[in-house]
Amino acid sequence: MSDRSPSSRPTPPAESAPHRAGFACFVGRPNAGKSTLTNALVGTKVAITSNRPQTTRHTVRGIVHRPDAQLVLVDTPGLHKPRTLLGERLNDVVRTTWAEVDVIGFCLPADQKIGPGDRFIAKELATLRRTPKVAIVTKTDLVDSQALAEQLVAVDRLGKELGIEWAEIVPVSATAGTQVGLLADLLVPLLPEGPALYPDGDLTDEPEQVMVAELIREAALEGVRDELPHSIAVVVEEMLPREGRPADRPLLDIHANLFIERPSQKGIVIGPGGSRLKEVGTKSRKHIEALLGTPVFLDIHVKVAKDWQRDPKQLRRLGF
Ligand SMILES: Nc1nc2c(ncn2[C@@H]2O[C@H](COP(=O)(O)OP(=O)(O)OP(=O)(O)O)[C@@H](O)[C@H]2O)c(=O)[nH]1
Ligand SMILES: [Mg+2]
Repeated sequence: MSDRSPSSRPTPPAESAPHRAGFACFVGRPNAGKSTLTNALVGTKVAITSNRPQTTRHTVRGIVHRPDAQLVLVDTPGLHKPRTLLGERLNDVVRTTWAEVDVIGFCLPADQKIGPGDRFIAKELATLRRTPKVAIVTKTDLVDSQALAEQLVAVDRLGKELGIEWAEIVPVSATAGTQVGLLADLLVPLLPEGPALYPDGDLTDEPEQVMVAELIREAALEGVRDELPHSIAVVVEEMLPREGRPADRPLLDIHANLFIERPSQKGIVIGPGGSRLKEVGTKSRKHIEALLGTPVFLDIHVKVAKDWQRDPKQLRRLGF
């Protein structure tokens, strides 16, 4: 299905290639580097990332604009064996997304042996016969060329074993920026022909309120240990321009609730004398101001939503 010309021939003039537009979805186990790759392709932070598994909790669309194509990247939560109702919901989201996209990018970290988690996903991908699948070996900066070569062979073998025909196998490093452009070049020909789906310049279709909540959650994830990352949820309750400000010195008031699951977690999030919460506020405010292009007054309240990951009513309230 590829319309790429062989590399020996000069690239045809742009007007001869049809414009393409469509959706590519990155899947992979938690922590595989899906969100980091999405951000690298879009060229800006549309999805939060962290070194904790299960950072992404809903699908985030990042939009890549090119003269020849519009590539909409759908970043999904990492697919995993669910232990909570939240986990089940996240997996449902991922599977629904698979059915809707034009191409799937299966992310496998270069620095980790293909394991049961990857196989679990690959087996499911094998059942989606029609959708082209690209295997993406991520985090190549973490391994030497020998280890990378072995991983590429292992990915090829995994495909053969499960009857998946990879449209491409691409090694990339999102943090070093290696082969990120090439990946876009390889995904575009797999999209259907058609006009752009989103207005020029839009980088995501995430509502601002959600982006802001995610930036706060990202800052809160930093430095907390053990199970706490999974317990944190953030909801922005209100975003309002401060009244009575001069036009050249606006201020946006943002009120957010940071939920945890148990009263005992409150102290960890707030820190001695409120130091941790203050840090979370300072860090996320910088990102929020960059995102919105306006000075911000950020007010974060820590609240307990008892066992929200397992409670359907609470999940609904928190937007899942
Ligand atoms: N060295 C290196 N680290 C990377 C690269 N890509 C991602 N990481 C790191 O890997 C960790 C996980 O990255 P994410 O992008 O949050 O992973 P994810 O697949 O979106 O994870 P979930 O949302 O939890 O499913 C973060 O600490 C990233 O900084 C890369 O190319 N090189
Ligand atoms: Mg993610």
